Amino acid sequence: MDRALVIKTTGSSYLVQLADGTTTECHIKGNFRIRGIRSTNPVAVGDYVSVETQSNGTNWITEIEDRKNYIIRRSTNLSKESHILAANLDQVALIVTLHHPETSTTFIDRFLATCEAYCVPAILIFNKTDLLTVEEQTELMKLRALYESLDYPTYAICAKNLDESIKTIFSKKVTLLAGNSGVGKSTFLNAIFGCEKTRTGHISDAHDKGMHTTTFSEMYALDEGWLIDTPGIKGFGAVQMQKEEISHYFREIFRIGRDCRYGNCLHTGEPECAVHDAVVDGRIAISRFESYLSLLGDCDEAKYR
Ligand SMILES: Nc1nc2c(ncn2[C@@H]2O[C@H](COP(=O)(O)OP(=O)(O)OP(=O)(O)O)[C@@H](O)[C@H]2O)c(=O)[nH]1
Ligand SMILES: [Mg+2]
Ligand SMILES: [Zn+2]
Repeated sequence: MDRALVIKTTGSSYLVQLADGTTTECHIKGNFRIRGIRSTNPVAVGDYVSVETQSNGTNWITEIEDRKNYIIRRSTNLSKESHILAANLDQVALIVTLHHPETSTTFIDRFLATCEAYCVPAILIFNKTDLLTVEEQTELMKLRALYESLDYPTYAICAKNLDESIKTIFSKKVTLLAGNSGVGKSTFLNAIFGCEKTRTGHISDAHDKGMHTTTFSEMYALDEGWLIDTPGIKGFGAVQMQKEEISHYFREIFRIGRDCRYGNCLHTGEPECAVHDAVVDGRIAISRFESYLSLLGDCDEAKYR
């Protein structure tokens, strides 16, 4: 039995790296499930597993070690199944673009809320700065100021002409690159490594969206750390969140919500709601409050499933 790190998943098989640095392909038995997590993929990139080799040479994953953490998302808003993006992370870098394609603030906030829920530090990387109009540059500054004020580190980059100083934020860490399809995750990863590690796609003219070029997650070794390229995510449904806890995952709503009249205030019209007052006077951004409400809405939806 060997201990191995899962570095690539392809749906039917897994590529693992053994202690001696060699890689090998593994399978799992059909009924392999992890207790408590209902997901379409029981084993994820970043998992440490035990591998057993049978006499005919096939490798089987027989056990998964407890995870430090993981990032999970509901495949679509209506599905009950969840998908684990990766496990055992030091940080998540969410790549976003203001256009080609446009990343919505709802998507950003849902993603950040999930990172809070699963205790993974998140950073925001705004890509494709070369494409921004003057108005969009102003918009970028506003968004960066908003998220920096919430203590999320932000960066503005052009992956096509990358200033390599950004590399230092990945040193000695396991980092998941996430974001909508077409925002430039794979382009960015290639630029970091200075070579074609992974395929990149293009943006459809008709829909101004990415073409889902990356179809499986894969991790690449970098300065004693790892960078994980993942397929583009469309929606980001909240997983396993109770209504009452959603505000805990919005840093400023949580902080200000402590001053609401009622301890169980959901900030949806209750009397003497401090969050309501803060939205009115601008201490809480409307975009953030709307994202919060949209996650609350998911919980109502979930009741009827
Ligand atoms: N102008 C410009 N284009 C970029 C930049 N970064 C990436 N692109 C382009 O955006 C398109 C999509 O890039 P990818 O790296 O494949 O995007 P992805 O996020 O990996 O997409 P999926 O694998 O589908 O999730 C390609 O045509 C890239 O050349 C950038 O900084 N500026
Ligand atoms: Mg890609
Ligand atoms: Zn309130």
